[in-house]
Amino acid sequence: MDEIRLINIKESILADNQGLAELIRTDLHSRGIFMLNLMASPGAGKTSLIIETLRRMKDEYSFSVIEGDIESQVDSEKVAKEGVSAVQLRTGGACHLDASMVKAGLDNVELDAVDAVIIENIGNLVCPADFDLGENRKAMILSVPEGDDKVLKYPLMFSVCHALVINKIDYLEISNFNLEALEARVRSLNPDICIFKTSCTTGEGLDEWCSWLRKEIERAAPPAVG
Ligand SMILES: Nc1nc2c(ncn2[C@@H]2O[C@H](COP(=O)(O)OP(=O)(O)OP(=O)(O)O)[C@@H](O)[C@H]2O)c(=O)[nH]1
Ligand SMILES: [Mg+2]
Repeated sequence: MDEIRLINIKESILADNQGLAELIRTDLHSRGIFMLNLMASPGAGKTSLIIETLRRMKDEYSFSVIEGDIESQVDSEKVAKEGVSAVQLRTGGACHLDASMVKAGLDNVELDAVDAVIIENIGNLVCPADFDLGENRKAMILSVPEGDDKVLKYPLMFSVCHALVINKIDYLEISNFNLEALEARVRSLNPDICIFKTSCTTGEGLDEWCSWLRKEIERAAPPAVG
């Protein structure tokens, strides 16, 4: 009987992805560019948070946005309307971005003129958590209407992120979302995560979010000369 050969597809895909992600990270580091990988479920408010962030910070820093979507370029059109350059990655079905897609996106960004790149990942709390894109920081959004139990169902996503944005906080009063229980569950998985409570509709919490992002962009920036 033939020998059975076992090929661990997932491990090999992730190893290849990791190698490319490290190359991207090294290149961006040498240029002093910060990159954020923003992940969340469909409709949680990724594009809204990006737009509100750009409105508050685009006069301070030069941004470029890489938009990931299975189909359409709706989100990159919203970014472009803010006067910020956007690259739309249309995955044609793939439910997450990987490092090779981000590399293709970055090849279309004028990197010499950019301080920070924001990636809007595909709306999904599962697969994107597995893929290093060469970013400096991973952030996720959980919106109040999704419920406070999502950390129990998608623990990897909550474990790998440096920041959690609890968005649509304006819905808190009319929901049964238990903020304290959610925060305790998240902290038991990821004690160092930074948690922000925001509403892209009322503007609540966005200054705190922008302060965190500002610090991260400054950390990646080359030291001032002179
Ligand atoms: N009430 C309220 N609505 C919000 C808030 N943030 C976003 N929305 C609304 O939620 C809907 C989805 O927001 P998007 O920013 O498109 O969400 P997304 O995560 O980018 O969605 P996909 O790209 O489709 O995955 C829009 O109608 C927004 O106006 C918020 O803080 N409060
Ligand atoms: Mg979007």
